[in-house]
Amino acid sequence: MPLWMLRPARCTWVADCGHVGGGLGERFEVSPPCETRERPRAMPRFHLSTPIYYVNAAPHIGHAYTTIVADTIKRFRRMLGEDAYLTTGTDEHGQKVERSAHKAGLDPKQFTDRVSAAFRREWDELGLEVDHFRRTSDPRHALAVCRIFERCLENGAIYKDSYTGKYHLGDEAFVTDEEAAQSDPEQITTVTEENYFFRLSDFQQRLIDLYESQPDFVQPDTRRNEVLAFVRSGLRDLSISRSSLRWGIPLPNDPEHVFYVWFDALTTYMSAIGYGEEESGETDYERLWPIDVHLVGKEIVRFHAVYWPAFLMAANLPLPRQVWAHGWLIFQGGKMSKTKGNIVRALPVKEVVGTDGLRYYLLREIVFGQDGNFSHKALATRYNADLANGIGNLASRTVSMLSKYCGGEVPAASGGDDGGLPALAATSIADAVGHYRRFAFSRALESVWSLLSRVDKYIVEHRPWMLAKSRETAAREELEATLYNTAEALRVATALLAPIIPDGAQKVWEALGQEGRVANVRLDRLAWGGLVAGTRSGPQRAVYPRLDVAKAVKQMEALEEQALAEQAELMGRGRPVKRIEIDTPEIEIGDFARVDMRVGLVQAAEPVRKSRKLLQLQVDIGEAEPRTILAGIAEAYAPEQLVGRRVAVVANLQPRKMMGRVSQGMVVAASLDHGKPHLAGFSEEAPVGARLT
Ligand code: ME8
Repeated sequence: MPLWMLRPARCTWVADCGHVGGGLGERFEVSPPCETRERPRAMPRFHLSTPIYYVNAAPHIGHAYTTIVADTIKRFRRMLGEDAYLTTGTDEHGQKVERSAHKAGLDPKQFTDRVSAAFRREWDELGLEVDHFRRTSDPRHALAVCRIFERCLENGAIYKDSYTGKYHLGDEAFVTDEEAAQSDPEQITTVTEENYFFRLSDFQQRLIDLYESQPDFVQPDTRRNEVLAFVRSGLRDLSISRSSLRWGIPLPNDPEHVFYVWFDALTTYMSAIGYGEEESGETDYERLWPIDVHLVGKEIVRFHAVYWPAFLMAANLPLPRQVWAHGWLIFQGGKMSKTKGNIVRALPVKEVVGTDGLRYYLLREIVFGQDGNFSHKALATRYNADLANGIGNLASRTVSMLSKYCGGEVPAASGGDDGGLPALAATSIADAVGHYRRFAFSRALESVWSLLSRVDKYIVEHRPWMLAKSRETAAREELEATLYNTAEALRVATALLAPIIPDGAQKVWEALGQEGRVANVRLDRLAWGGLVAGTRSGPQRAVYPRLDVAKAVKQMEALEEQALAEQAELMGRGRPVKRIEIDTPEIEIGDFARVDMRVGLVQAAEPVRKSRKLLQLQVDIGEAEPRTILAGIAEAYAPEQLVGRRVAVVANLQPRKMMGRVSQGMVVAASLDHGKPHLAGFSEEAPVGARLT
């Protein structure tokens, strides 16, 4: 029998251990190992990062998503007894940020100070436990970037050359012709520059070897396959400097150039923990590098899983252990983006449902790794179902029954039907811990909920309120067993939920009379039976007050508007930013004059066979004959709604063949993110054929 099995159930030395009662020496029985955290003694360490976010816009819920997940992982690893650290920061150099600063009428330093502080505040307000926050504008960061560059240079991985290529302004990256053809033409520009190049092509085989020898280096598998295919298709050398830009870190050997943002940004993961500063004293670098996980959104997996390891290989530095790329939060039909304006902020949501409500929804509703919709209504509904009516309600019922039937003390379970709860709890613990390890958060929650639902049933089956009325000993014993088993199952579930809903878990923990922090429980030692008979339960309070869904949604939306105005202030505009940013290049009046737009009157409209989208219109624009115009508006308008309506028609557009018919112009419609079209019209009776100027 292992030694721990002969220890007293009561923990004798951990100051904030939850084990109370059962005096020393009284309970030398077979008991699980102490579940609470041990004194820090050569603990294994775990280090993870989020991306460092661009400061060209204020934080939104997409940024919060990654950071909340990272915080959850960190809390979970701590509950495995590991010394876990979270690194994040802000990405402040480059053209995009320079342009945003300019728009705000600030110099880049002032602008980035402001927005970076907002990110920091956001993580504090959301209760996220960040250990290292590094800004790329921090001079200590520049030391690290220069150090890695110099190592790459010494090892022959860098050369200078002239380069002409297609450059994507939004992504701040050179792109292939194929990628340029698939991008928004406004974002693509041709750039010729003398640049420093990184010999990425030399690293193709070493990268493939890495992915093959460490199959979980890139996760999930879909992303791994993508990365592998990209690398197998051949790698081109990478330009890593810009001479046309000032807002960046100058190259140590050629200060006319500044570093390309990604070479600069990726190095933050090391500069944040002191790489480059070792000479000025002890840093965390030795202890925390290599990092265990880079958590990123799927759109930046290539930078992390291809470029970054190649830079490190060239610099002869240890590689990260894993890059984990998650999916996107989708809102109003698209990935949230600053340019599209379909953005939700985290703080207004937190105001209404608390940080736990937000965290729970994001981790329960969205399968981690996949894209998932964000909806205020779904969030409020989920909160009510699982938190208010679920664990919150079970906690208050349990405490109230303990108080009513057992004088506020946990009774002993001396037999009686346990409803299979101990076995189910053991399964839930093993499953949930396994799922957490694999970042399958929604499945971890399902495992806990299978235990909680069983407890609900168990209470109904045993009807403690009826047992309490009986004076028979057997009934009393059954009542006590029922309450013990219920409270113990709740204790186990609460500990398992602590990484995701830390605030509520702590409250339930206290309601069950447990001392110390639930965050100090060791999940790898969590086992049935840790609840000690005689423990006094805590006060009964509503952990998650129930919401009126409609009202909560309205509240969140109103707060969102307010947050938008505040953030506009933050971005230096002093007035609410529109949700849409117009970033198309300016044109001259002559360019506009080339488009001949006329007032048209719809005379007839009919569906186009086999087309869901098209309607065929006959539109009078004042010529001898009406024009036949095909418009992609069938999903928004019925033909009969259109007859007699005045529309704006582009009259000098080349005729275009669609579905075997020829369209002799275009009607003008507005749509948001390719959503429902709204025909442009006239509130007055504009004369047919009049030109729009
Ligand atoms: O890419 N859904 O910064 P960024 C889920 N500075 N996650 C989202 C999201 C959404 N709709 N929107 C943003 C950059 N994210 C670079 C990174 S790292 C060395 C440099 C999260 O401000 C997600 O983690 O555009 C995504 O990868 C990151 O924010 C992008 O943040």
